[in-house]
Amino acid sequence: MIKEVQFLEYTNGLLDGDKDKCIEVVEYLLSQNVDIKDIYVDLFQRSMYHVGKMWEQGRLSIADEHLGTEITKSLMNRYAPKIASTKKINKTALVSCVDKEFHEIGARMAADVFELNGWHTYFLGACTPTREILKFIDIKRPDVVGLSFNFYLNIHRLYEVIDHIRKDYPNQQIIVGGQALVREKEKLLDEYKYLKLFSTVKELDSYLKEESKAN
Ligand code: B12
Repeated sequence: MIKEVQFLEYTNGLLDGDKDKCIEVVEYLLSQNVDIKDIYVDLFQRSMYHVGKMWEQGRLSIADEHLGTEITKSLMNRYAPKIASTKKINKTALVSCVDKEFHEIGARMAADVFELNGWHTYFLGACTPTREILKFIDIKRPDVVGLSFNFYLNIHRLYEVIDHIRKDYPNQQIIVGGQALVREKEKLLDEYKYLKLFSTVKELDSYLKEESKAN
């Protein structure tokens, strides 16, 4: 559980470009056995949403927002060895942003949560062209493909990649996450009944745990 005071301390550090302060807060939380998924969602995600709000209101510059992004990414890299050391099971996931989707932190978190559940992951990052995702599926044949979609205007790219995957690999399991889903959820679930949609990586984590119990 992350207290409001810790969130504020961390977010002030992020807004000030004070990476050491951010590290201090995360180290403290880890020393208190706070789960890394809570740190991802209730600290990193929440603080970046706050950055987005301030930027939207013209209270932060683009440079400030870039700084917040880079500090968040560097913290994720810092704790990556913890995540990679999880004992692996024989399952693979490919996680990628759809084409022209620059927002990559959420997708990276999803890949990390697969890893924390023992999966081997291929994380392709931002802006992966549809044909490249298809080629990669052909070579690696992952058990699950996870797509990230955050900027609403990329909606046709999301439909495009899902349609191509289903045409070429009819049994491929596909999951989708990202905040632009809010506006498209009903339609997606209606038209693509086999899709699984996730609002946060905590939901993904619960789903993976349920699935592993069931199998
Ligand atoms: C940083 C940032 C950027 C950076 C991204 C850098 C990078 N390397 O990632 C840059 C500067 C490139 C950028 C560009 C733009 N951005 Co921007 N950006 C943000 C900001 C501030 C933070 C994004 C972030 O990292 N959030 C934290 C992560 C952890 O949250 P998340 O992405 O939601 O991920 C969680 C869930 O969604 C889910 N999830 C996400 N993906 C997946 C995938 C799977 C498989 C699963 C299971 C789960 C999952 O799990 C994650 C963890 O719980 C947001 C504000 C916000 N509200 O997020 C705006 C925001 C996303 N951006 C926005 C906009 C409009 C833009 C631009 C159009 C701005 C412009 N005019 O150029 C461009 C679009 C570029 C493009 N084509 O993608 C809007 C999007 C509105 C919308 N929904 O359509 C937002 C919401 C800002 C705002 N309030 O208006 N941006």
